[in-house]
Amino acid sequence: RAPRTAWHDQGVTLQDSPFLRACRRLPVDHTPVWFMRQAGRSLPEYRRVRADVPMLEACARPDMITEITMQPVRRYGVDAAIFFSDIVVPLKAIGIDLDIKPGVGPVVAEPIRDAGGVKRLREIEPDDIPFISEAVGQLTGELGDTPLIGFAGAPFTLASYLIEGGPSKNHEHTKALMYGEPELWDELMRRLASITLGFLRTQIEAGASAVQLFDSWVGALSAEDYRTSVLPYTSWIFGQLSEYEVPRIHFGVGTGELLGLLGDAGADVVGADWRVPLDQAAERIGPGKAVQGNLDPATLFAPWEVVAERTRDILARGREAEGHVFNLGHGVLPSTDPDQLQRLTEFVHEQTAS
Ligand code: 1CP
Repeated sequence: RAPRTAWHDQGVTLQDSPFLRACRRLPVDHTPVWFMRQAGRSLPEYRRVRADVPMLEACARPDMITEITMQPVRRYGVDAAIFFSDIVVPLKAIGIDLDIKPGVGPVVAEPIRDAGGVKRLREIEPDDIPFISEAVGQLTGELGDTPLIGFAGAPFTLASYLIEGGPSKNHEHTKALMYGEPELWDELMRRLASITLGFLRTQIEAGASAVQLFDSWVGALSAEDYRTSVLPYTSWIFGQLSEYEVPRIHFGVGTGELLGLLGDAGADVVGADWRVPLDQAAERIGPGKAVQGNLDPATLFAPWEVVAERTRDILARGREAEGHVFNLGHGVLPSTDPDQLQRLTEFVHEQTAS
């Protein structure tokens, strides 16, 4: 079970947890904290569980999903769990031939670059991913008052993996299709938006109490390209999700120039990486939104005094925002010392306790 903490003992319900309150821009008794990629290779207990199990197999086994999702909650006492899965899991579930290669990431056997390829992207049905609902169900039981964040990859980031065939630095094939074949791009993005929505709905309906839409690589686009070629599809997703009462978080890397538009897409919380000071990020995102972030994950390799100093600065800037969820500016790096994350979690709680 999740560690019992002061606010659990006070009988505060899940909906009153600091994480959900901060997402809703309500006062909190401490700033909530969780870490992107808090589950994963930085934890010895994760490496043990995963030793002989390929990533995509682990993502299809409810017992394993539950165990791995719980690991950082138990160890750090973070304010939210993030569902253990991957952004390519729904694509695999609808029959796209892909794998997650150790040390590389998602690799797609036949990259999608024409109309025939796009047609292979069918809608996702709950029956395609029974293991997701089952794991979410197990987790909400184990987590008690600690919220579970469901997630999905956003259409642009998924499109990049599908079109490039794997991780990409320049996204050149993706941009070639986006600029050169706008109608095919539209069809591709519509289909991906529907898959993303289906994946998020399944998690929410099974009990996830917030969702994060990762558009990790959208920072590769100019604001104008984002507005015309990405924003319509992400806003559609957030619009469809508004029927649920769960907070919606939106995040991408290198999005300093896009923060206002990421807010316009309709999320309740916008995550920023470390390149923009958090108070400026909040200003760019605009009123009516909470912010999430934004310690550089590489800072955790510096002496503790540096981590403490930068964290204090982020917390001070976060007070300028209407709500602040503390996080890193991107995922935990695999060689991070878990003790640093433990200390950081405690430090954020201590510094902000009212
Ligand atoms: O063998 C392993 O341990 C594989 C490493 C790994 C892990 C632990 C991958 C491969 N995915 C995951 C889990 C994962 N992926 C989670 C849940 C864990 C948690 O957050 O605690 C989440 C939220 C993701 C989401 C994800 N996958 C994103 C968006 C978040 C981000 O970091 O920007 C992206 C871009 C991916 C693709 C992916 N999957 C795996 C890797 C190494 C990558 C990135 C590859 C690249 O650089 O393009």
